[in-house]
Amino acid sequence: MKWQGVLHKYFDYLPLEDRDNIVSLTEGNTPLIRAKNVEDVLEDDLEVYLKFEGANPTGSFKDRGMTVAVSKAVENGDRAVICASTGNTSASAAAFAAKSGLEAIVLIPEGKIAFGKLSQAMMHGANVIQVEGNFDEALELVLELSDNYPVTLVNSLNPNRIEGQKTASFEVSDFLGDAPDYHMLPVGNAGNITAYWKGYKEYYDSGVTSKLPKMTGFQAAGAAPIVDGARVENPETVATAIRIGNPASWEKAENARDESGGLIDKASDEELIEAYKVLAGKEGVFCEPASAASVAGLLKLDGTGYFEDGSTVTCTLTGHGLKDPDIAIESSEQPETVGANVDEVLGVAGL
Ligand code: AN7
Repeated sequence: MKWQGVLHKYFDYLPLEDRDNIVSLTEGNTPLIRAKNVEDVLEDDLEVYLKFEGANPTGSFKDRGMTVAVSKAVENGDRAVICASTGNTSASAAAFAAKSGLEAIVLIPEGKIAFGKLSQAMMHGANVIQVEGNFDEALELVLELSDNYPVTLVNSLNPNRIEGQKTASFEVSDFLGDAPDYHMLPVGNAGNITAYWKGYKEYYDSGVTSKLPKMTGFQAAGAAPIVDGARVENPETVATAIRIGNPASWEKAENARDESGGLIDKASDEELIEAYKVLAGKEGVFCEPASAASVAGLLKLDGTGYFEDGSTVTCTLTGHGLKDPDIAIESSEQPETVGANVDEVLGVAGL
């Protein structure tokens, strides 16, 4: 059957009442890419896959949850949605709201979201409000507003978001023929690790898969409240998507970690950028810096005894590299400029 988005594909696992209410951009069905060149540099003997969520319609995994949250809002007769965002949630909410005819209000930390994401929210016609504060403060504001005014919260505290996002784990298992042994992903507000774990458990409980992966999350070192065991008042990292000091799904992430026998650790900005460059330069996959946390974690845990040889490891790459061209250009070698003649081009082309 032609791919029609995650709600059509996994309708029986999702909370919508009526297919007529589906608002979809044909999200999901993203590539699961075998990462042979990463495998080759590892000490451990692993089969590594990249779940490239940058291939979703707005360029991040958020579309999976947003199709369910916005479809549900339509089903409930809501008029407006609201979110706080480090960028990708606002881009996705704005796009799905545009498609559905709902109004979207998005609160973003001023100056701290990647330009690609800001351009999306603006182009899709959201009411974009920049807050003089960080994501955590913006989230507190939208919680208060959605409690007191006729506007529906579409952050991952809305359970419909988690429901939609769990479909990524279904796709991984459908593709591999079983669940992987380890699933690695970045952790910010911790909704996604919660969603994947829910999805893996549902497939296991339905008998579709025969095992459960060890859930392995990575935070940015400057924004690692779960790892450090305390709220971070002023989170800082190059990976603005996960610049979050007080994750909404903190306990659920700890449950996913503990129930699965996995771990949540942190990677420095240098380690994130290194993994980001390895992915782009050796695998041909361009993700955003926060997304590279999954592979930074893989590189960090390689050779430590955490992975059992012969295992399958899936790393989620949550968003597209084009979201944040500034970081890409800053962290790359700068191009040479030459005159428009063959001799000068030959001088630098290395032929
Ligand atoms: C690329 O858009 O929180 O642990 O407001 O954009 O589920 O929060 C984004 C989070 C990882 C972390 N990778 O996921 C937002 C927002 C990318 C992201 C995360 C985000 P969660």
